[in-house]
Amino acid sequence: MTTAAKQVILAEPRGFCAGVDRAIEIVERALAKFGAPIYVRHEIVHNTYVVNDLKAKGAIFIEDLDQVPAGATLVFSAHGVSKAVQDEARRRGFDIFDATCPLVSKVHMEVAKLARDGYEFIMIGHKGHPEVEGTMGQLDHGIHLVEDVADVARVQPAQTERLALVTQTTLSVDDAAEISAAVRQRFPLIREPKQQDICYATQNRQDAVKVMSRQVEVVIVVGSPTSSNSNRLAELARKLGVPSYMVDSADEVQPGWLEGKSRIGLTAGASAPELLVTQVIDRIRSLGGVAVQRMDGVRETVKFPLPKGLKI
Ligand code: 0CG
Ligand code: SF4
Repeated sequence: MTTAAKQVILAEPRGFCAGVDRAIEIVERALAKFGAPIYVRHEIVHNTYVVNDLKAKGAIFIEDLDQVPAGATLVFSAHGVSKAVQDEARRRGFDIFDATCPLVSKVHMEVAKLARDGYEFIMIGHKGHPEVEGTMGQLDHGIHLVEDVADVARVQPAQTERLALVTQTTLSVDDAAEISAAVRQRFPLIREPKQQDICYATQNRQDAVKVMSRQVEVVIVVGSPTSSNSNRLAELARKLGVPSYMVDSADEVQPGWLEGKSRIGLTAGASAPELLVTQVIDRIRSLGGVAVQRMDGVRETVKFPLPKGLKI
């Protein structure tokens, strides 16, 4: 391959959001305060490095509450859980710490409140994603999932006077706008959230990729395959005509991706640690990269408080 000088353009913002910071800190503090093992329902955030690091410190990740012994300390992942999981965990008497991102909890509370007023819901999201299961699981029935515009024509609510729209927090902003426009067209009376459910971190990282994509010939996204928001970043760059690849670790960067490219864009999903970004930069450097240029971008100052019982 050519060893022509390569410049790395670093997206701003990228990487950890406030919800991920808080979720990881909850597990770390629980380990420090109560000792290992700490049980965590589902990957605390969708990142292989983060999960392996916490495993090494004594966290045990499970999907089913049957895997948790009596008397254990249990943390719910940042993606949130259904009422059924919450109730079951309480019934079994676990010591529970809820690492659900407050922005996901806000959607749960909105669903519960409007359901009491007789609303049914259209939810835009990806089937099978834990956040979608958690949000849909706030009610026994009455939430209808749409994944794309075609689904909007198929959905069959029992009535159309009291309908509300909710979305997963980590969707493609542009796809969600298109799907919600189709929902609005079919259900003109639908009630929409005052502030969109797609979170600030998802929005800001996608905005940065849009700006970056105009300046680079290839985009590398640090993120795990299970991470919705990370996948959306790679997908967005591709939609803008820039080849894009997701990597879980630096050794996944293929020399062929960079061949003949002098400007390489680099970003990270909301669950990907900055350490991995640094390792990817080192890898690109070893393949002929020289300078790192940081983009200007939104400075994020959001910070969420820890649950009672884990504050210092
Ligand atoms: O982007 P998703 O919802 O898949 O989650 P991830 O853990 O990657 O990031 C933020 C959270 C929660
Ligand atoms: Fe919360 Fe958004 Fe981060 Fe998810 S991506 S944890 S909703 S801030």
